[in-house]
Amino acid sequence: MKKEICTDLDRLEADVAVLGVPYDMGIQYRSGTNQGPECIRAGSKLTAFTNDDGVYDPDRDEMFLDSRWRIVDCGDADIVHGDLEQSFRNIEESVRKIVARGAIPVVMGGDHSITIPVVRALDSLGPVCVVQIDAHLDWCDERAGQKLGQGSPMRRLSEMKHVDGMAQVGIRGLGSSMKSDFEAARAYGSVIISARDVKKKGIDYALSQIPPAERYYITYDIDGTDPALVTGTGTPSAGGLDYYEINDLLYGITKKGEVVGFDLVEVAPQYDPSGYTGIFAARMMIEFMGYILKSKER
Ligand SMILES: [Mn+2]
Repeated sequence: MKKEICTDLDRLEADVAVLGVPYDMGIQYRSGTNQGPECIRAGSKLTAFTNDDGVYDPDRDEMFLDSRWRIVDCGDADIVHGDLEQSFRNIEESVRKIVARGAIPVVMGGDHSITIPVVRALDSLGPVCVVQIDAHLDWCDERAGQKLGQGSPMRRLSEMKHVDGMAQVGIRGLGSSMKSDFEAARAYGSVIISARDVKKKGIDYALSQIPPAERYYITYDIDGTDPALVTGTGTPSAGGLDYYEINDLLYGITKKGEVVGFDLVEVAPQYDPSGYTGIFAARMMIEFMGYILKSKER
């Protein structure tokens, strides 16, 4: 978005701090999400054309993201190739610094496992309800002994004391989760809203099912979106939500409670020769930042 850059997080002054996590060591199928942040940054240039103060939303006849709000690009977290645990510690430390400076962390993945260190870093904010948009449940306890892969983040989050309540929206597909994973998620208390349910009953229904909470954290796996719309991801799953459904869901959550941060993960540009996935992801992030800050203005 041509926003200012701050890579010294101890001196960060911002309302929203965008952090890239070019990491794909948690991938269990097709790799490439380590190029996600670069691709989304490139896509964000498309929205930085005008000289308006902020972005005009013709649907709502409102300006978003005007200059009263400081949005800063913090560069990328330090990834140590081949060292999963050190990389996770570095991601967590970066997000902790962002939170300590009073900014809202907005994280670009990376594969979905990076949500584990990001949410670890939110423990000072009090109980947080997590809403996931995804094709996959991501509740796998381990694969071949690996508990920190892209198929496990929601189970790992459910084990964190400061995570209180969970909704999983857009779930569908075959193969990635076992029946026992679904049973374990339901036993934990997670509300699972399938993509088919959203298509039949609408976003207002989905919003009504999300547990009430003071604070929300959103984790948006791009593969929750219909892969007919955005192909740039490693594990596409037929069906899925469209732009308006996801956008309205994000808007609706900002009316339910305070959104303390979000991530957008699993963008892998090499599966999309058109380059559209990064443009789509950037637009979703920019609009969601706008909705979060608009709720603060109100
Ligand atoms: Mn996922």
